[in-house]
Amino acid sequence: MIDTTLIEQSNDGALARLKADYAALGEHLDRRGIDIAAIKAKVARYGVAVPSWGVGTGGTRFARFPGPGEPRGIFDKLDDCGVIQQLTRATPSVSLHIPWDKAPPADLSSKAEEVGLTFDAMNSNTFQDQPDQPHSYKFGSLSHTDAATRRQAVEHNLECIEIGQSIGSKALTIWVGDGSNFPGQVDFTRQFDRYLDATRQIYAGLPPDWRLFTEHKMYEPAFYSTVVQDWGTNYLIAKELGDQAFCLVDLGHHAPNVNIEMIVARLIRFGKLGGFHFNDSKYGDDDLDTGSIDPYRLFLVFNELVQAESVAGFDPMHMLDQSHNVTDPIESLMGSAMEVQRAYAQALLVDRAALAGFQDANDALMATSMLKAGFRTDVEPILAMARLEQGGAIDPVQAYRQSGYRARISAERPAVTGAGGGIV
Ligand SMILES: [Mn+2]
Repeated sequence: MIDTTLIEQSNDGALARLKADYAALGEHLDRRGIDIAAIKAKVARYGVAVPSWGVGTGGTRFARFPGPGEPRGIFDKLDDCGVIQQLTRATPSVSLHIPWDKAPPADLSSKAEEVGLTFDAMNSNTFQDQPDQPHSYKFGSLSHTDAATRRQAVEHNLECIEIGQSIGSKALTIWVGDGSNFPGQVDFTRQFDRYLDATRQIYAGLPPDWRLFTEHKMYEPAFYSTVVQDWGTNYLIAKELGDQAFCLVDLGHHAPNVNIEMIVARLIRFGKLGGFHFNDSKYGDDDLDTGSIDPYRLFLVFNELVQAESVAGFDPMHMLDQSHNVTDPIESLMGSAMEVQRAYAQALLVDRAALAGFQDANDALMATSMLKAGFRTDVEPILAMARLEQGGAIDPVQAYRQSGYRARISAERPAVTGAGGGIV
């Protein structure tokens, strides 16, 4: 973790400027009838979970170029996640991936407590073969033609629930790579029926206070067809399984130009929006930093979420899901957490009564202007002040760089070599 006096020193240099910017923004928002303190309070309460796998350097299908100080295992990952939370105060929880993060639950819990984190949704992995598993997932997992392979995948998911229960998690996210690479390779209907049957067995093992999230993805690793390829199939699954089943929306899992915010609105309307994996993309499932390519789309998603805040029982889980190839993963995750917070704050600024009025009057120009007014507002002073008041850094990246954390862990953690491909 980072010495708090270093954070204070970093903040001291930026405090006068922040106070002036915050006061000026407060005055500006006041003229628009918005109470800056109320927005700041909501932003301060907002958190997005960090994926444990995000703190290691990612890779492409071609290569992986490890950075200095790569985490050696889950306990190093929790240290890095703790630093992200310490500086941003926007990432209070971590999402684990089993078996990558498998460790004695008591040790996971005590380490998380030590670094000030809790556990978000559990993630199962039936898209890779593990060294000691009897059945291969080469031709699928939950939808495999072989019953014993499906059973193995079901049991793995039940184990994820069991581990999650002992560390305070309340949700399981399932993503499978099942699909096909050639027309005719699979029978779409029989494959989906096998998937549903297996997923029902997982659902049956869900504790009463847990939620099950299924994640759709258009393609990859299967390139002709994918079992859970879009939000329509995902909705059917959640509907078939029951009240504890919901759809998880990963922003990168759609075709380019798909109207994701509208998908979000539809899932909200029918009570099946479970949560998000935030990231950004230009072409496919690029897993780029959230808000790095299309911050307006991120804002439009949050516009739907803020619009739905008053819906009874509406409580989607928010998580980052990214792969960092050319940046320090800690810096990317801090930046992305702040981008998510920024989109939330901007969406909170939208005058919803005025927007509804313009919509009903078919005044397209003024309606869209209401959204733009929120998006154009520089809310950075609100985010920075919320961080400062919670003990975080006004400028997390600057404080992180000044702390020398990466150099310190690089000395402790052995350098990783090897240039294999794969996103892990
Ligand atoms: Mn995802």
